[in-house]
Amino acid sequence: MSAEFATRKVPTYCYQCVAGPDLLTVKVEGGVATEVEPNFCAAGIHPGGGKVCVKAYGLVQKTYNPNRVLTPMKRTNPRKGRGEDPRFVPISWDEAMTTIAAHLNAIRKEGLTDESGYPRVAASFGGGGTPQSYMGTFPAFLAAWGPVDMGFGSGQGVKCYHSEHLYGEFWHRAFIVAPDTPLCNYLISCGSNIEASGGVAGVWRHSRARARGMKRVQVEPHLSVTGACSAQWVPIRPKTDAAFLFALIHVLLHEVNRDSLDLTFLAQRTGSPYLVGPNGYYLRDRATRKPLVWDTATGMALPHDAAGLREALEGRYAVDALEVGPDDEVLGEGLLEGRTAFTCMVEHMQQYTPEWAQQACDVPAATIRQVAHEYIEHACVGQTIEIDGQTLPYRPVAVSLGKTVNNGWGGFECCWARTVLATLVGALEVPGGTIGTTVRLARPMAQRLESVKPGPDGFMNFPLNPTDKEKWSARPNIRNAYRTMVPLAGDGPWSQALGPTHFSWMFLDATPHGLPRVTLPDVWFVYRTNPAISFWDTPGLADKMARFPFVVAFAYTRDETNHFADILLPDATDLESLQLIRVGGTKYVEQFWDHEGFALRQPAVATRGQARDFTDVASDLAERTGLTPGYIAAINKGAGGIPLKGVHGDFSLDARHHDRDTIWDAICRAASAEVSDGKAAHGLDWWKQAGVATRPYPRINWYLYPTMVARKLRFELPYQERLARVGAELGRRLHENDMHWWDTQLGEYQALPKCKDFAAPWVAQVREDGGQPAEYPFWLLTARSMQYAWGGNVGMQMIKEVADNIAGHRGVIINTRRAQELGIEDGDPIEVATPARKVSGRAVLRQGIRPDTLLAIGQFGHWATPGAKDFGLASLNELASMSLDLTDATGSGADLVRVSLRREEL
Ligand SMILES: Nc1nc2c(c(=O)[nH]1)N[C@H]1C(S)=C(S)[C@@H](COP(=O)(O)OP(=O)(O)OC[C@H]3O[C@@H](n4cnc5c(=O)[nH]c(N)nc54)[C@H](O)[C@@H]3O)O[C@H]1N2
Ligand SMILES: Nc1nc2c(c(=O)[nH]1)N[C@H]1C(S)=C(S)[C@@H](COP(=O)(O)OP(=O)(O)OC[C@H]3O[C@@H](n4cnc5c(=O)[nH]c(N)nc54)[C@H](O)[C@@H]3O)O[C@H]1N2
Ligand code: SF4
Ligand SMILES: [Mo]
Repeated sequence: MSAEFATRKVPTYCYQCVAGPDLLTVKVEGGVATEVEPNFCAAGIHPGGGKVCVKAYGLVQKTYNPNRVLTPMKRTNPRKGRGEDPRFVPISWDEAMTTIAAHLNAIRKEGLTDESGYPRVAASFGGGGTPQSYMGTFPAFLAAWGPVDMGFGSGQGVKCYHSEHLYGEFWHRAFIVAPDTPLCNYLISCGSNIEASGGVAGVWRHSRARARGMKRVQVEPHLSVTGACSAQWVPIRPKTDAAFLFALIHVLLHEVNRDSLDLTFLAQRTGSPYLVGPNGYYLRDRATRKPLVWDTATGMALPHDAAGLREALEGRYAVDALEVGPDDEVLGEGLLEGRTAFTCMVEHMQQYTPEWAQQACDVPAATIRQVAHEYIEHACVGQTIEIDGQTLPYRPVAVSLGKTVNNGWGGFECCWARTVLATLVGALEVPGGTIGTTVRLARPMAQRLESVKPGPDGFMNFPLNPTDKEKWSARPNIRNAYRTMVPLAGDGPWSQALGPTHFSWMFLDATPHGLPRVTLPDVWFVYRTNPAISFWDTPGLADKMARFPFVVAFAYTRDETNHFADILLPDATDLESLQLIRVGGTKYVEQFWDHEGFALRQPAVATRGQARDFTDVASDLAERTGLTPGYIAAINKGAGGIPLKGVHGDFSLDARHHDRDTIWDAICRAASAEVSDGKAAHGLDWWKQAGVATRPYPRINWYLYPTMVARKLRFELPYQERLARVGAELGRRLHENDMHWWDTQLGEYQALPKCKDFAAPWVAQVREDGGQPAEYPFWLLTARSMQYAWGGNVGMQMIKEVADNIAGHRGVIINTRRAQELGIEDGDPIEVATPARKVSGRAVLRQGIRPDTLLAIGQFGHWATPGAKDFGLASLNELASMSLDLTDATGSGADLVRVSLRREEL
């Protein structure tokens, strides 16, 4: 049989959603992909047992989707708009690339930044960084180019796990936070819909844990699939989780015996014993300016790092000290009274009783007490466990937060409360407890533990954007102004996408006082993202896109964003293109591996039509813009995922044009050398056979605790003195520049957060839009579906067929009794509206949702994507506003909106 007709099994990876990457093999018969199978050879190394989820089974249909864009195209209708047919016509690759290069070369001549100081080139990529595993060496092109604005938001970031990303990384190097599911025995999950969103590894780990006896309490307004297979469902009122969590802390601090907390952990491993002065800042040693603690051994105040310290966890002490505030101002000097940070917290949390919380969050006080007591009973304070020969604390309790709980107003307070709950029983970064997975802001990004370095005051370092007079700047590098407005966003490669990415869109119409006028980018690249569907205020966003002068979209099918493109480039998709990525270690939510290494995605089948591999497109762009030397230099430095020169050899490419396979062959060799400790340097052909290569990753590295102990550092909890200072400084800088529009956000910088009515801004939005809140009595929410990867695979018939068999996918979920009161029957046409806009859909009646809540799964409302445009599903994003009032201090908002509901008369 000739090779062409042979049956082959091709190993590759899937990273269609952030819960990956997962490993699979593709069966190829006669050159045609016919089946997706697990990668059985990887069963022993992959936390999902070498298996993939339903979405990956859609890859065969994805490849052969008849609606794919298979040639480069250009728009021939100069008018852009939703109602305008772009009249795309096929063109050659050469014409497409010549056109793009002409725009880029004009920019290089004119200057890379415009009159406002913003980059003239912008680029948006979607879904939590997953496009990076499909875009080959394009990052090397962008690096060679120079300044690029990557802050035009696309739904990820500010609608995503946002507060958790920033605060989580600040407190425990947890860009993503996860329970240590294999050991955890009691999990409070506030709107974390892990059975839909956790991917193969998440679902598998949780099912095993539940079979083992882990009790999961699902706190959320609607009964998700996760709630349905939890031991208990607590139907909380939307956006009130902070009240619930604060009351849990209250019970732990005011109703249970103090000895049931981990007092040793609090005293030795956190900032709890630090003395807080009358103005709320730490009391410091006069000579060294180190924070002071009360030493019970000597009966004296000593610096936090004094040898042999016996920290007093609670109490008030008069000490000779300095109190230093914002901008290094000395606020007090001499004999000052200090309370320990722990005592401050105990006093502060007194007000948040379960009875108070019941009023706010609609969870009975008795339920709050039950959960708090079960949490403490399961915490095993004092017990230890051996991991890789080391004895560590064993604390099998955790709290996880879903995306709507941890972004927008209240996100900070929920993240703080969750982390404090872990801290109180010593369950932070230890086996069984709450642990982080990935770092994205601190460096080095690939090594979480190495990123832990000593910072100020005995805590970890963190790359906060400067707020001091000399270094803070009112002239942002990109349009969303993350560096100016959000100290916690840092300034690394991910920071642009983690800033307030809706500002880039909003400020196009009106830039607030003090910032340089926000401009349209001359060239906008879009890849694997669909902000015209996934962001808020999608109709408004589409109108703005229509004003962009030159848009280049890498396209799979036509969609609502590339509808506004000037050039469409046909993308070689998942089974057609080539890339090597890092796998293993600890990753997004539940991807905890006992191995680390690399996996290859390779062309299992020939590319269809004229679709082209991203690496070839990037190399071509580099050539046509005269940037090849810089582009190759970037690849050599690691823009392809691994530096080509390292301790195990030099695989660097010379500074000239290379074809795709030559580039990836060099990257493969460097990866092989790294993973084998220099014993091998296998090239691309070897990786095509093997698909994946790993080495062991010690389980002890899942936990940050040993590193904190080894580096003699404390977790910066519970008291947020540093953030309070940063917030005060930021406020001064803004006011010095007559910028007052961020004042509400500045209120979020608090040493001990207050619990407020965090839902209020969304209710106020109704008035803003000209309505009466009483007439818009429902909360419209959204949730994940296991079948869909955002809106990325909505065009696959098979995915739709599977999804429609799962409750809730055919319309808007409404509480049965409430619907009956409104005369709405299952399947009825309904209208969901804000004062500004309305959408239509079908009613899905379910008992498992609060009467004041509606739920629209996923993100739909497509009007251009083939297949999906005929679904007729209501979209939350059409109704949700994009607004400064709905933006918190980290720059995020949330996916919820106040609406009315009625039966639609046809
Ligand atoms: N209503 C609602 N909105 C939400 C959310 C929600 O839960 N509900 N979640 C929010 C969150 S957390 C996130 S992270 C964002 C994600 O939102 P986005 O990052 O914008 O992701 P998608 O909507 O999946 O857009 C992916 C696009 O890529 C295209 N595509 C798919 N495969 C390929 C390919 O192989 N090649 C090319 N070139 N293109 C491809 C698809 O057609 C689609 O248009 O959405 C946010 N928006
Ligand atoms: N299959 C699949 N998996 C995915 C993705 C995907 O598109 N498809 N996307 C990935 C991405 S980018 C993200 S960000 C994650 C998101 O992962 P999750 O956060 O787990 O996602 P959702 O299902 O959107 O979470 C919504 C849940 O929160 C509840 N909820 C809404 N508002 C509130 C509230 O105020 N309080 C409480 N307690 N609950 C509330 C809803 O009822 C719903 O069950 O999923 C990731 N995993
Ligand atoms: S969970 Fe599914 S879609 Fe997401 S990366 Fe894994 S296999 Fe792919
Ligand atoms: Mo997300």
